[in-house]
Amino acid sequence: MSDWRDWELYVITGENYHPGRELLAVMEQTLQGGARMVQLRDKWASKEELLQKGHALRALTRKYNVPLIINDYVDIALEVEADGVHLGQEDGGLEEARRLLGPDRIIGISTHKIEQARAAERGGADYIGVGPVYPTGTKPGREAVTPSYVRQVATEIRIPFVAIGGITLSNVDEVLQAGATRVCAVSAIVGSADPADACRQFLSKVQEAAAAKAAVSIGADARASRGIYAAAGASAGTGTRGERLVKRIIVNGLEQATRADSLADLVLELGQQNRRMIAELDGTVVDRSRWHDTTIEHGAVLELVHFVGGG
Ligand code: TZP
Ligand code: MG
Repeated sequence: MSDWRDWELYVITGENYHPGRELLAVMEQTLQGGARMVQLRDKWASKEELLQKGHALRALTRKYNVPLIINDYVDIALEVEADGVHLGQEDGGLEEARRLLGPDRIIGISTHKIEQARAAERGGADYIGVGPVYPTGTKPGREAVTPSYVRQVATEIRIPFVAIGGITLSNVDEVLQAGATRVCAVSAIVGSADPADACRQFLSKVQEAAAAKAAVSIGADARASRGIYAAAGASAGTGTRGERLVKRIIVNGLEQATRADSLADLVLELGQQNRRMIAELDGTVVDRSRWHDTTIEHGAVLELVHFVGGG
């Protein structure tokens, strides 16, 4: 399995959305379309049925080198050798789940408000679900958290998060705009007539948004003529186990993602290393001689000002 944190599209099973079509056939289509995380979620199945579906999905997801997560049941996750579990707020037991699953299996926690996100991060969750972003028939009666909660999590939380709930191809842009870099859907994918195509379309939107953030408009003619390069404000994070994760920062008022550790790395990443520039980090001008040992933290706010002409 490649690094599971690289996932952009997470698909959860929802058999009620595809009557007459086999679970495995539908899920294989999602994998062919680019699903990079799969969760078995079935609130109606017996544990015996879940075990049988879990084993079958384990074999399928292995073929595609994609992590399998089991909703609700740590024992089933262990039994089918899944990569992890996903637990809701009402399930509790993050500590107990970690004890049973060990440090290497993935634990995801659903969150609906920032206090829950903070608690999950503190408690050692590997990722959080953020939702339902919009009202959804898959979790009827749940109040929508709206894209503003996505924005709050994107700004503050450093472990990976996935936006979920009522997300469709028509509203996903708004969710990405709010700072999500990973999305999850049930009905819009497995309920689609062509789940592989739905996945491809979701993925291309997620990737377009990521590319747009990366391509900060440094060098754009209009800005160049004013001598100002707005780079961004990103916020990056370091994973709970010390790995380097993407930070999100703000550069010249625009949000973007970076893996740069230092200001010098960031300028390099932006392709601006050969320009004459002044960098202001969190309100303080940083002399160029210190760019190498100036750390870029998640949430940093940076202004890059480019000199034009002989100035
Ligand atoms: N957790 C939060 S919302 C949700 C879950 C499992 C349901 C997502 O389903 P859909 O059909 O994509 O709205
Ligand atoms: Mg649950």
